[in-house]
Amino acid sequence: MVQAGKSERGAKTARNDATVTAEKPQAVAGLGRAALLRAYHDMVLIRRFEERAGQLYGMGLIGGFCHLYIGQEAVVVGVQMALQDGDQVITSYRDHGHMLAAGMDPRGVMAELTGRRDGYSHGKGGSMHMFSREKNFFGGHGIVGAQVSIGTGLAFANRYRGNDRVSVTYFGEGASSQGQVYESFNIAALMKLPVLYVIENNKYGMGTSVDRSSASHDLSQNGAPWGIPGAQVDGMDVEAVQAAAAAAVAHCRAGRGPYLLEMKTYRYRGHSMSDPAKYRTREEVQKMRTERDCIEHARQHLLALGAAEAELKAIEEAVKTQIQEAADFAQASPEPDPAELWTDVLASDVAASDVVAGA
Ligand SMILES: Cc1ncc(C[n+]2csc(CCOP(=O)(O)OP(=O)(O)O)c2C)c(N)n1
Repeated sequence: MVQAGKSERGAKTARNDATVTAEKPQAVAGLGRAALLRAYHDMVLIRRFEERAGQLYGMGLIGGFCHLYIGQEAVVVGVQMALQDGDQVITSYRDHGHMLAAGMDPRGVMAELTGRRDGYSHGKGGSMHMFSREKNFFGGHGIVGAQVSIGTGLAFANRYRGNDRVSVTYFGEGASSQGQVYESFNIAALMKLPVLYVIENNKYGMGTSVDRSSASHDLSQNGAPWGIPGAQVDGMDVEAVQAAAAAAVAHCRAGRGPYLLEMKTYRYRGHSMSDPAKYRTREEVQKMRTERDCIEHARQHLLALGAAEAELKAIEEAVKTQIQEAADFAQASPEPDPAELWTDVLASDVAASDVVAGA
């Protein structure tokens, strides 16, 4: 089992109490200044992107569902730092951060959110349905838990093709009690598939606390009956995430089968933009924001490592410009042509009209 931090912490099984305990950061070797600066940049990029997406939604420029990732940035950024080119990523509908961490262009992601032609799905997918073969990002899935079996299938394909790629399959603690998750665990363990399962435990599935949805209190051990090793990780500490992910990915890549990481994290915003958030107190959210924020945590560590305030400011300014460009690009991009309704519907070249006509 990977020890993502000091073992004393593991002694107290981390029950997701309704009252949030502001856990102390774990001691890890650390990324070093240059890599931590990169992580800082990537987390700030996701945070600012999501804030702007929230604004555009409020202005009526984004239709449909929109699930923001604010608060959870350290998870995707830390895991991504442990991956190699060619590794695949798949996740749920709370996916903008995963796309940006995978290297997808913020302009294309924002244009998809606004339903425009230059979006990753040509404006036809929206927030929950974006993909990039180039960056090995396989979505963006609106059906809770669906990506777990697909991500396991990606790992099967890697095994079948004899490559050394790892499939990183993210899902929430709400999804973690689903039947298909355990079917996936079984086949992954049986066939020793190279899949890293990452449970993003942000404590709530819509308005339901994990205490009310899961009889398991240490989700990292949910694969134990199949012999899948697991670890709980402080998901608010990008360095702890990277360290745990690096060990887990090495396990998968070495042909030793799947691995399960439970990231203890928190979302600051509602489940989606239409969440009245009556299931938790403002104080609970505020406590996490002020005491456990992943960006602030990295910032403090960077300053302790000798980074200059000006250096961090320069990163923040560059991100601000990039997000402004993405928002401008998204609004300037044209609406999809109505003829697009007939494209990308089927995988083959056969025109949809021919299929309808029985051709
Ligand atoms: C099969 C299915 N059941 C129910 C829903 C409705 N639903 C959407 S999100 C969600 C909560 C999932 O929570 P979690 O897996 O913890 O992910 P989070 O939203 O916290 O990222 C539910 C029940 C759905 N989309 N799909």
